Amino acid sequence: MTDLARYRPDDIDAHLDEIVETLLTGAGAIVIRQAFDEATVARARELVLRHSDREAEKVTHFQGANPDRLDRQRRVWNLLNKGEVFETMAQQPQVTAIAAAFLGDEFQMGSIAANRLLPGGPGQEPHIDYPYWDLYERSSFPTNINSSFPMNLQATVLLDDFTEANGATAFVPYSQGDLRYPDDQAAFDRDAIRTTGKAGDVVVFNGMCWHCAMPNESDGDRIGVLVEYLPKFVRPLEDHSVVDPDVVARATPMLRQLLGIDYPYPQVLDEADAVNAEGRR
Ligand SMILES: O=C(O)CCC(=O)C(=O)O
Repeated sequence: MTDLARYRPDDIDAHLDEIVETLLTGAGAIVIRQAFDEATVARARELVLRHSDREAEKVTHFQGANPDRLDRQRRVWNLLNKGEVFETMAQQPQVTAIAAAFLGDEFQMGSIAANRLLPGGPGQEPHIDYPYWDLYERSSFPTNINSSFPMNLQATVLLDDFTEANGATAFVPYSQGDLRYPDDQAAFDRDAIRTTGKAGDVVVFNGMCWHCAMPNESDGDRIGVLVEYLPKFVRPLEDHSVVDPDVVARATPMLRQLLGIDYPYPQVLDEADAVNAEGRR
């Protein structure tokens, strides 16, 4: 069974080419060990718990949860508005170095959200990630869409140890190759490995790979922060215009890039139309 390559943060730079190749044509995922320290993980975890307790009634169906057990699986969206620690998470230097090499150095962030599985949480159906997540509607995608270049990079920050018992993500190595929606549960069950790891680790993977959260059969929570990175030309999944003005005001150049703040398109390019648009403001 394929095990994922695991790197210490300090080793990432020296292995960037190898990691990009692994993501594009190899197993499709790597693990960065201990990318975040205990205090950072604890702060993020406390905030996710607080927001998912308060917002329990707003829990949304997400990718295959069983409606009867929905309250055991909680999503907290738009984490940039939930605490400064998530600004740090979005910009983790080794993850952003990988994203730049994989997606192009003007990559942006599509979403930053948490997935909390409470004890009894049902897990998800196998899926692939935005912008491929509705690839079962094949006719809505460009002809000959394929895996030769990436339009997604996912980083899952483990806020708990991920174990087989508590629902560590199931992941099918090499499944990005023939880019398609995972409609074959038997093949998934046969080929999936579990992305186990310690709190503070980050699993970095190509979102074209088949994967899903698994049932939490333990008696504790299992929380991951899911950061989605996209090339500059793919629209984000979450609407960053609702990000708090204070967060924007203190944003580093990298955070501004992630939020697409200085990205110039779309823009009015015809001079006359630009004058008219100005007049309308
Ligand atoms: O939480 C997990 O283990 C995976 C979550 C995921 O793949 C998703 O929500 O898209």
